[in-house]
This record gives sequence, C-alpha cells and structure tokens, in this order.
Amino acid sequence: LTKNRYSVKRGNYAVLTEDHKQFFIDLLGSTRVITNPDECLSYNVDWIKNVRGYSTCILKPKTTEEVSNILAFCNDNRIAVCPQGGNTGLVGGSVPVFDEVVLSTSLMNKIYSINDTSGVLVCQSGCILENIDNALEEHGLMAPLDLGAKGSCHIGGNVSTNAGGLRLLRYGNLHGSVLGLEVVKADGEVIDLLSTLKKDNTGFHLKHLFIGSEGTLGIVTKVALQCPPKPRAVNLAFLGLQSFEHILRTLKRAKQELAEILSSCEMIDASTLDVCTDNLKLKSPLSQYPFYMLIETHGSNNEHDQEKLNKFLEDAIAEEYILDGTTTNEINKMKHIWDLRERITEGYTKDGYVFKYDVSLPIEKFYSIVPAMREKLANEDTVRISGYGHLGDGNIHFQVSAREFSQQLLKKIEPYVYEYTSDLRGSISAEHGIGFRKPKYIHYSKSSGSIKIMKQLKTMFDPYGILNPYKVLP
Ligand code: FAD
Ligand code: 2HG
Ligand code: ZN
Repeated sequence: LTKNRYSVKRGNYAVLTEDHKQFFIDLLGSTRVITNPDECLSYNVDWIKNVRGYSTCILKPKTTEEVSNILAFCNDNRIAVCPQGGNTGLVGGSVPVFDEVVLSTSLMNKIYSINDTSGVLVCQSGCILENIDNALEEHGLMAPLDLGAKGSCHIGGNVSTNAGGLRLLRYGNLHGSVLGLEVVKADGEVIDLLSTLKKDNTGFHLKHLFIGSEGTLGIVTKVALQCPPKPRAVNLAFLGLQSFEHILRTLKRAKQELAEILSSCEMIDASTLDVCTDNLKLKSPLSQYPFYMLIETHGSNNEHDQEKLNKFLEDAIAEEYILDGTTTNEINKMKHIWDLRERITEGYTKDGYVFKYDVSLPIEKFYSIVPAMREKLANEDTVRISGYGHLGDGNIHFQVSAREFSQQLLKKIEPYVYEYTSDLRGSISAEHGIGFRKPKYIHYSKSSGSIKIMKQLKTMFDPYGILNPYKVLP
C-alpha cells in the first residue's frame, strides 16, 4: 500500500539481526518480544487501514528502565524505532513505514495515584484513556479529554498527538492539562519532568516540546494530568438547522447564554449523518435537515442547567434559526446521540477509501471548504464529500470518500485543500498531527524559520534520527 502511494526511501538504519533480537529477549523475556509475522501484523497497520509497515519485531516494555535500555541499545546500533500507543492515530504516525522496531506501551498501564483534592492523576503512558476515566470516576473526577477512540487510545498517545476531542472548548488542550511528564530520550536518558504542580515557572517549559511531537523527540513514559471534577449535571441537545449561517448564530448564542456550563459544541452535516444512519444503521432522533448540532452542558445543578438550556432553545426556535431539537439528560439517550457523533470515523470506512482532512479555519469560513470541494470534484467519481467536527474550536473534519483509492482523485484534492486552508491562514492539521501522511505539506501551516528550529531540536534530542523516522518533519 504505502509503497504504491508514497515514494520514500528507507533511511540508513541497521537491519535487525538475530543478535539484536536476542538482546531484546534477554531484556524483556520472549513473551514481550513479538516476532511472529501474524502477530506483528496488527502493529503494522493503522486503525483506518491507510498505511502499512513491515516490522518484524514488536517490543512491549513494562517499565521506564526497560524503555531506557531499549532506546540506548537502538541508539548505539542505529536501529529505528516507532513508538506506538493504542494505534488509533489518523495520520499514519503510529505504524512503521519500513522495518522499524515497534515500541508498544500497551503493558505500561499502571495508575500510580489520584488525588481527590488537587485532581491530579499520575500514571504510566500506556493507560487506556477510558480506563483512566473510569478510575477517576470513583474519585468524583474525570479525564480532561474525551474522544471516540477512548476505548483504545493511550494517554501517552494522546499527549504525543496533543489530542483535542469533544470537549476542548471547555477543558482546553493537553498543553494546559498535562502538569508533568517523564520522557526517555533517544539515547536512553530518562528526563524527569513529572511535576504535579499547577504552577512552576522555573526555567524553560520542556514538557511542551513532547506534547504533540508524535514520538519524534522522545518516548513519554509517565504522565501527570490535571483532572476536573465530574459534573453532577449533564444535558445534551441535538438540533436540526437549515444553514451554516444559522449554525454560526447558534454557536454565538450558545457561548453567550450557556456560558460557563457549555461543554461541547459540535456540528454534523446531512451527508455525514448518513454514514451513521445508512452505513452503521444507527437511529437519529432528527433527520431531513441540512445541518445538525450537538450542544452539551456540564454543570453542578440540573434544575439551573435545564432552565438555561430550555430557554436558549425556546428563543432559538422562536427566532427560527433552529428548526427542531431534542434534549435529554438520560445516560442511555445521551450515549445514543453521542454515538451519532463518535462513530462517524468508523461509519466512513464503510464507504470505501476515505481521503481525510482535519483543518482549522476562521469560524466564518468553517464550512466553506465543503462546497468548494464539491464544486472542484463535481465530475469525479466520489461517494460523499462532507464535513463535521469541533465547531466550537473552529476545527472541521472534512472528507471525500470514494469506492476505492484513486491517484487522480488525490491529485484533485491535494494540494488544493492545503492551499485553500493556508490562504485563509488556517491549520492543515488541527488535532491529528502530521505523522507520515503530511510532512511534505507542513510548510502550508509553518514558516521556514519555525521548520528550521524544529529540525534543530530534532537533531539535539535524537542525533541519529532513530525515533519515528519519516514522520512529522519534511
Ligand atoms: P497512536 O496512534 O499509537 O500514536 C499516535 C502518535 O503518537 C504516533 O506518532 C506515535 O508514534 C506516537 N506515540 C504514541 N505513544 C507514544 C509515547 N508513549 N511516546 C511517544 N510517542 C508516542 N484525535 C483527536 O485529536 N480528537 C478526536 O476527537 C479524535 N477522535 C478519534 C476517533 C476515532 C474513532 C479514532 C480512530 C481516532 C481519533 N482521534 C482523535 C485520533 C487518535 O485517537 C488520537 O490522535 C489519539 O490521541 C492517539 O492515541 P494512541 O494511543 O492511539 O496513539
Ligand atoms: C473526531 O472528531 C476525530 O471524530 C476523528 O477527530 C476525525 O475521522 C476523522 O477524521
Ligand atoms: Zn476530531
């Protein structure tokens, strides 16, 4: 797959020998060194089955010390390493491109502490986000991020991609919620940045370099996370709207009127909703509208929150910028509605091949990319051209699906989609990262001066380039 679509040359890294493998077995034991090709397969293919590597060695350390020993050995022997968490990444960053050794954090899943008063959780980087959230619930807390991949993604993967998700609007991104990290550099040196303090202005804030650097500067082994209280009152509205103009009005009013209780503001267009109702056979409480919105509130007093939400909706319906809506605070009904949003990625895969884009645009232009693309691809053989996403954060997920991959279609979409985004000073990767899919497009969002500094930092942290090669940097 990769070889047909991308022309990348293998770096000058060592080819793994039996001696190298023996070193890993001596270090981890044979059960934590996977070399059986069938077992290696799932670590070589990404979640959306878009890219594929051919690693013959998967390592499963349990401790920081093991990670440090692996990296020191790989650095000395020029063995390339692909760090992998839950392998849910959407830009091909989590799987090898060639025969890189995969360092999987799947057995680094200990939660060390949860402090009820400060709300600080400290854990290993391989903890699954949903498991963290469940553990926090017993302390009246919740994870500061939530995304459709929560049942598989690891907190270390979230940190390494600076994952956004469904409630960034309210709880901010991981640059705010990560209080500290422990990371292992390419040469095996363990860097203790594991502060649990809210405030710490002593020198450069190095942790930020590892948040969102997609495994190219070091391996995250431990995370200290600031977690908010789990809200006592949660309400969810699912709305049908006529136009994107009305969506913008609703967003503005929601921010003003729901204010401190607003926790999520997502949008879905009609064609996207179809991937849930047609492809996944999910039932939607509303249909027949061109646009839909999910508006969620998190608060501490249900009566107060419901009153606010109902007043907001009554006014909006009276002024006719929301055509119809349903609200609920029943857990099962809310889950049902959230499924219509969280399972979109899965639903799209059933269309065939999906060309995926994850861009930030100025809010007035948020949806403009969809009609622009529909016009551009009017004569092409596509299944669907549509958009949905994190309206409250100005981040649209826009896609073109086709029955199968086509080079001709790809050429019509790229680099046009990046030029379009760049002309509006948007971001060509709002939350998924650059990974393997986008390094050659990074300049559409980053100046040559900033790319130069990134390359200098890479050389400083990883002089032999063993960590996640072919990813992020052009
Ligand atoms: P992986 O996919 O395994 O890895 C991602 C990157 O991080 C790779 O470059 C990998 O090398 C690196 N990495 C992983 N672990 C480490 C580590 N410990 N140290 C150093 N580098 C590491 N993303 C969003 O931002 N918002 C969403 O709403 C969202 N929803 C999603 C919904 C679905 C259904 C799916 C499939 C994906 C979604 N994603 C979303 C993308 C993805 O889930 C996130 O990027 C997630 O944070 C990746 O975590 P992971 O553990 O699966 O990492
Ligand atoms: C989401 O918001 C994720 O659902 C996935 O970021 C987006 O599949 C996608 O492109
Ligand atoms: Zn998203």
